[in-house]
Amino acid sequence: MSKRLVVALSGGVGGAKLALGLSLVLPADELLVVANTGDDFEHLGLSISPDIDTLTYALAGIDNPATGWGRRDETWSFMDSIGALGGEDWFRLGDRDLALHVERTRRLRLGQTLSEVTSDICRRLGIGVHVVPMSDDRVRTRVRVDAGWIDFQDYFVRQQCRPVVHGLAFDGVMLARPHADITAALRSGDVRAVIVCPSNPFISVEPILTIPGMRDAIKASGAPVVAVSPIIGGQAVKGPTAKMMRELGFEVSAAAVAARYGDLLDGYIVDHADADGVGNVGARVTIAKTLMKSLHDRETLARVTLGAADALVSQR
Ligand code: FO1
Repeated sequence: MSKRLVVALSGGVGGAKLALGLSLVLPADELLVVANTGDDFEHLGLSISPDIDTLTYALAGIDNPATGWGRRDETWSFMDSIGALGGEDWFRLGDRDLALHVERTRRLRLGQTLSEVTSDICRRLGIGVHVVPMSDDRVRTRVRVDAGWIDFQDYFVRQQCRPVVHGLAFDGVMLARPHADITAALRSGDVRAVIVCPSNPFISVEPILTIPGMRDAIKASGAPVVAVSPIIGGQAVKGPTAKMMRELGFEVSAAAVAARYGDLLDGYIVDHADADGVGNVGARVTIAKTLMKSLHDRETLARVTLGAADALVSQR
């Protein structure tokens, strides 16, 4: 019986793009997407889970195509009004997006878990793919800058990634447990591939891999692990990846990202622009177009990534 479940690790906008591509080429019940929750924070009295929402909106086809986060066809009356009242308007919450944060906060306060809330919201948005937070336990990415430790969204949004990054920490991660649906899937013996989406390795993927037991569960699954490089032509497609890598002392290259994943990778999908520098990354390299602008790009990269995983299995 061929292995049929694909488990994708996703954070940020790049991760959501490939997750959408995978959802277009796989039956819904053959894809489980693990969402990073390290970006989560409390703001305006609301519990906000940006990477879960970016993923959910992309899979539901209601994401904002210009930014990749938040919803399309948005209005901003709430933001205008709270700004006029002297409230915090640096983290842009559209009126439609706001409803999700208010409803998630209400349910969490009732004692529902983040995964229960996520599952019901995905169902209501018509998403068949299984979207699971990496853990229902609290994990918060913190960034050490000259002024000390700050929350990730303060660094990323309020300060627009300007501060120099001296270090990262994932508060709570050592006490966090991988969500049971993830460990159950990885133990099923039924996993076709584990895909590490082209997300920022430090802020979107590492929180997931640092959860005790997660890395071992991925390795023990027996499935090929294939990552897509988030670097194209020595630059990050979006966000602070390149600047952060330099400030943390890493070379900004596809090879450096692969090295960060260590011995986890069996396959690595690298853009044509970076084909030269990935000679010995300890994983089988596939050169492909990794920039995803169109839906077709997302779908094609998903097929390439799955093809690379299948080839690794057939040549074992
Ligand atoms: N990213 C920004 O750069 N500016 C924003 O104002 C902003 C608002 C926002 C609201 C809801 C949401 O789900 C995501 C939002 N993001 C915003 C993205 C967020 O900062 C994510 O953490 C990044 O995409 C990195 O993962």
